[in-house]
Order: sequence, then structure tokens, then C-alpha cells
Amino acid sequence: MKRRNVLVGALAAFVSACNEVSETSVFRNLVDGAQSWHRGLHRALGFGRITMAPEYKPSEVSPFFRGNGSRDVDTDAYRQAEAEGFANWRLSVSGLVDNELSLSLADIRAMPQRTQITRHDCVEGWSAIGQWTGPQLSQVLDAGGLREGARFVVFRCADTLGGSEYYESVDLDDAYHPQTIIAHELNGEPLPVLNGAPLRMRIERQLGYKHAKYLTGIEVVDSLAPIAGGKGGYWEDRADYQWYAGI
Ligand SMILES: Nc1nc2c(c(=O)[nH]1)N[C@H]1C(S)=C(S)[C@@H](COP(=O)(O)O)O[C@H]1N2
Ligand SMILES: [Mo]
Repeated sequence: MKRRNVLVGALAAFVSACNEVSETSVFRNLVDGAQSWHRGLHRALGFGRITMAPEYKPSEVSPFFRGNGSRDVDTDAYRQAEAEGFANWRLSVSGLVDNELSLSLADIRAMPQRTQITRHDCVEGWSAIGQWTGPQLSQVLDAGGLREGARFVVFRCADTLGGSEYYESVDLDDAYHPQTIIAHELNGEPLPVLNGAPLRMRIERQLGYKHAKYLTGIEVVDSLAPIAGGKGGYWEDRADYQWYAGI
């Protein structure tokens, strides 16, 4: 009986911790109950610690990292950028920041770098392990300086799928996670076109569709509602893909 009370007490504390997370979530109106519960649970299970995605050994890297979704960008501007070795590619940082930025690849490479070997999981049912290198998104956000009201980070891409621009977004927890990087290298080589050259996001605690490729812009916003279909991402807007794709 005593043991049962202890368990019931622990469960009650746990449930209330979950509720606290979802209660304070600015997201309550945007996501459905199950999703915010998933997010609350996920974060409550970390008990306030940062949970890291598993990292792998070099010997575990997949021999080939397949491309999925857009595997190229079919525009004259992108063909020219590729021909120039992406020397004139720019990554804009805009929205709720003190300083708007326009970063070159050289700027990105000059920042402190993180290298991580992680597993990419696509909802279509395949995975691949790759080694990614680039600065943490947090460095870039700190360089811009977040303004009051900042809640989400939106990733803009150069490609379109079915005539609409691909885009994605995360909250500040994922934006500031140590394994959230702007990758310019895969397996020690410049990022191939197939995998999003010259820049793509790695957001290692999230499913594959969150990892925006062909990255052109980072926009800090207070709400996702006015952007495209309002659900925070290309697939979220058109399929039942969840915005919070935590794994
Ligand atoms: N810009 C852009 N980013 C994208 C996509 C896309 O079509 N366009 N597809 C997403 C999906 S569903 C997956 S699984 C991964 C695939 O990354 P890969 O091509 O490196 O395997 O990219 C994601 N990022
Ligand atoms: Mo995917």
C-alpha cells in the first residue's frame, strides 16, 4: 500500500510537471492536444536537462546518404550559384533580431564549428548515419541578438516543391539545442547538392522533414500563423505531419 502511494504520488507529480510544460507553452493554440502532450512529455522526461541525440562512431557512417524530397534546385540562380562554388551564396538573418545579418559561406566557416555523427530518420521509413559540420544555430542567433517577443525560428529554402517554397520552423528550445547546427559539410566534404548544398539545418532531435536544405534565410518570429499555411512547415501545411517532430 505504501509503495502504491509512493507510485501514485510520483505519477501525480509527473503529470503535473507535464501539465506545467504544456500550460506555459506559447503553442497551446497552435498544436493539438496530443502534440503538446508529446512535447510536454518529451521535455518532462529530460527533467530540465538537455537531452542529446545519440552520436555514432566514424565506422558507423552510412556509405551513401540518400537524397529525399528536393534533390536539386531547378532555377537559373541556383545553377549559377553552383557554378561559382557557392562563393556568393548568402544566408540572411532577419525578423526579431537587433542586427539583421547577411552571412557568406566564408563567414559561416569562420565561426566556431561543431562536428557530429548522427542518424537521420525520415517518416517515409528510412534512416542514414552521417557526419555533419557547421556552426551552432545559437551562435548565429546570438550574433543577430534576439529581440523581445522572439518565439520561433523559421528556415527559408531556395527550392520549391509542387510550386510552393519549402520552409520549416522550430521553437527556441530546439533552436538553441547544442546539436542544432547549420551544416556546410557532410562526411568531411562540402555538402552535396543532393543533400542541400551549400547549407542545410541539422536539428538532431527532430524527424527528417524539419532539417531544411538549400538554406537561404533564418527568420525570427513571434508567431507562425501568418507564414504560408500557418502550420510552421511545408509538410505540416499540406499533410498531417506534426510540427513537433521530436524523436
Ligand atoms: N529545402 C528542402 N529541405 C528538405 C526537404 C525538401 O524537399 N526541401 N525534404 C526534407 C525531408 S522529408 C528529408 S527526409 C530530408 C532529406 O535530406 P537528404 O536529402 O539529405 O536525405 O530533407 C528535408 N529537408
Ligand atoms: Mo523525410
